[in-house]
Amino acid sequence: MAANLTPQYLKAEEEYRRSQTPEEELKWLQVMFAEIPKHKASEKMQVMLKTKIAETKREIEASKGASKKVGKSVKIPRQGAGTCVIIGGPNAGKSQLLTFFTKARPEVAPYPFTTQTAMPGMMQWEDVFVQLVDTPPITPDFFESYLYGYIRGAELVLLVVDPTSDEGIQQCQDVLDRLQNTKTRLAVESGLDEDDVGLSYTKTFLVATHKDSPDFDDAMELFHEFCKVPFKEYCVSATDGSGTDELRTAIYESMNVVRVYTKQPTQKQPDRDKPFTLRVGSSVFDLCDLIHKDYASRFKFARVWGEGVHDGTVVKGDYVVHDGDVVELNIAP
Ligand SMILES: Nc1nc2c(ncn2[C@@H]2O[C@H](COP(=O)(O)OP(=O)(O)OP(=O)(O)O)[C@@H](O)[C@H]2O)c(=O)[nH]1
Ligand SMILES: [Mg+2]
Repeated sequence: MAANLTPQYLKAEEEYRRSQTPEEELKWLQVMFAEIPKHKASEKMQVMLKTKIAETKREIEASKGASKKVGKSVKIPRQGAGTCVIIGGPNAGKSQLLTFFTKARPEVAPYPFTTQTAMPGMMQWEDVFVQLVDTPPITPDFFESYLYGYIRGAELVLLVVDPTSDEGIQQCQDVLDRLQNTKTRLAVESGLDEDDVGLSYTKTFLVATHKDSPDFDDAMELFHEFCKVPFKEYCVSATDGSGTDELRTAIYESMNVVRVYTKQPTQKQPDRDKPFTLRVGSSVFDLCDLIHKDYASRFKFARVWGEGVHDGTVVKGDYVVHDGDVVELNIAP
């Protein structure tokens, strides 16, 4: 990987990884190419980006000519602190999990292929919300191609399995096999491939449902014997709720965000109702961008109350915010 990548490049790379359409991919690849330092050490990266830009342009052109597919692709706008996509084989308990964690009410039924369209819901963790997306099942013969975009665009994937079902282990393996040779892969951590930026990895947890079943422990033993996955594992019952607190917290933590509360210069107390969520490592400028498009350019200074500073310390726009910080923005009129 080329040295001295700028924050703008890294931001574009993050947006590229989460692109849901070829048009979005092209836009961010072009920003990455514009931002990459043009020196010897980055030559390989420059060539790779140029190739990828040409490939993506061809892909867009080809899709213009092709007749429109009749699919049930739903563009789900991102909401909340981040997005977690729930995938798995038929009847694994995906929709039941969405029902447990959110107010969304997808159809839940004891037979396969119940879910035919993706459905979002908002899961609460303390005072913030994470977007969960339930999806149709994946099998060797059935795969909605829009799932690639969902998986790429998500901060986290939950790969759901019912180990107590006779087909559970095979169905989980089928999902893994289905994604194994694509450019959208499940992984322990999210990121782009070092040698091929077109290959993206999304952090994944294995979620085993039916923990309430008396057969669960034996079934998990069998699962481990036959299906080796490197992902962190959570065992839950989406009916009696056991194991779900730990999973809820782990989902939130995987969003990799900090919460920031804003305070008006004229007020004594911050607005505690609804924190802003920013990616770990974000600055006061990033907070400005989130609130109003020209706040960053009109920014004068901020005062911060929080773990990194003495109460009310005056900071510049590049100050990196911490979880729980109260920030008072002073913006030129
Ligand atoms: N006892 C028990 N039943 C569960 C659990 N999770 C799901 N179920 C049941 O398993 C069946 C299938 O659950 P769904 O959530 O519809 O499964 P799905 O993965 O969404 O299935 P498709 O939409 O067909 O892919 C339903 O009858 C659920 O009530 C669990 O943790 N414990
Ligand atoms: Mg379902």
